[in-house]
Amino acid sequence: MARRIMHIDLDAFFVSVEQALNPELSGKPVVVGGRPDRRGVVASASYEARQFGLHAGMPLSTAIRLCPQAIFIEGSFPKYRDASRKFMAILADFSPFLEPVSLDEAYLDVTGFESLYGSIHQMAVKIKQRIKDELGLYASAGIASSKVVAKVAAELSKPDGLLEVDSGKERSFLAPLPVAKLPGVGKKTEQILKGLGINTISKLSTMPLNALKSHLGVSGELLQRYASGIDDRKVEPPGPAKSISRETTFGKDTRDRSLLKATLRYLGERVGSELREQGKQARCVALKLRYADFTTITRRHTLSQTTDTDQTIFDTGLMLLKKALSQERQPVRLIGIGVSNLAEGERQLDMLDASARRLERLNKAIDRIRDKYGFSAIQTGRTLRLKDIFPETEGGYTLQTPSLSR
Ligand code: TTP
Ligand code: MG
Repeated sequence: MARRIMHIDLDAFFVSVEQALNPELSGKPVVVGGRPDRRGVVASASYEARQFGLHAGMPLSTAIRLCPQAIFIEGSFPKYRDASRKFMAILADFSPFLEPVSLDEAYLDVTGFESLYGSIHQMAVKIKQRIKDELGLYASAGIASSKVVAKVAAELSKPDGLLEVDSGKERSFLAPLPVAKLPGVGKKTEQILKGLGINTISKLSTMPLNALKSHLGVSGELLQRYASGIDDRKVEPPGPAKSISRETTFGKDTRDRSLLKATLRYLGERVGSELREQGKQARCVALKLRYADFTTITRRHTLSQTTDTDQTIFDTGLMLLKKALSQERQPVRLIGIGVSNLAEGERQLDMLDASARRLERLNKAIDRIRDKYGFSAIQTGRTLRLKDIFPETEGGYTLQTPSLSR
């Protein structure tokens, strides 16, 4: 049976979540990414704002110049994560062959589902309707015989779109499109291809392979296959998470040790609560720092025993931080902390001493209270320091750069 793959991506995701929660924002140019007087970039722009040329990744200072009437919102990651979970839960009702790609994007293998819904097209209509009714969000869907063609179709249909490419029509569908529309072609590759006189996907698909490979390496071959509509990647339901991390960029580069420590503590607590929610233990803690000149370092420490407590994650992160700061004089632009080498399940309790046991009980109690009253219902002495720096909402502090990495 010929494969049918659906790609679904929410329209202007972060912005649309804000609009669904506050109807006054609907139909207006809205940007999520931060206040325009602070540094940072556009994370998501409403389609009204895009008419002024605004797009993701654009510096906020440029965005306000192009569209002074835009409404700028800091954004709050917990809200988007919550909407994302509900979105994925709706998709999972339609097919168990579901591969989430990012917060607002997923592939579904829908081969053979015609009989359930009349047609795959009808199935997509139903999915879009449920997303609209239950979440107040718009989604765009592409349907084709492969991931790459389905993704391009969804992208092309935006916003609130639905586009199906019939089997056998993949090549002619892709042919006239600019190369930049092909997944895998980033800014750099686009420039290289332009230099070779390749502007359309059709041209890319007919370029002699040797010439392509000499300019793009092995990825040249893959891109040419995609350009011809050939892609046998399967829809792969996710395996268990390999790591959990949180990071943030400071509004201003900083050397302030107490701010660095407080932020590390906060991010570490976020990591710890996610770890416990997944019922996992970690053996490895990593610190990430980006300095003012964008040099980025990661430092890892392997623990002698696995852990899921905030205190151990923070203590280890702090040890790595102190070491890193003693070796580098530059101010810090970004800080992040993560855990990896994850194992399922509880630690063997009889191996723990009394104080470790107390810590575990404390963490569980904190999780319960935060579940009920929000993340900031309980503060450690250290994170209280953040009150003066980041705006606080029910879901926790609103950090400066809403990005997928957090
Ligand atoms: P996208 O799906 O790329 O963008 P979008 O949903 O805002 O708009 P559309 O799909 O209609 O073109 O990314 C999903 C979310 O991921 C986006 O709302 C915000 C976040 N994001 C960033 O934080 N930084 C980025 O550079 C990008 C591209 C997205
Ligand atoms: Mg999207």
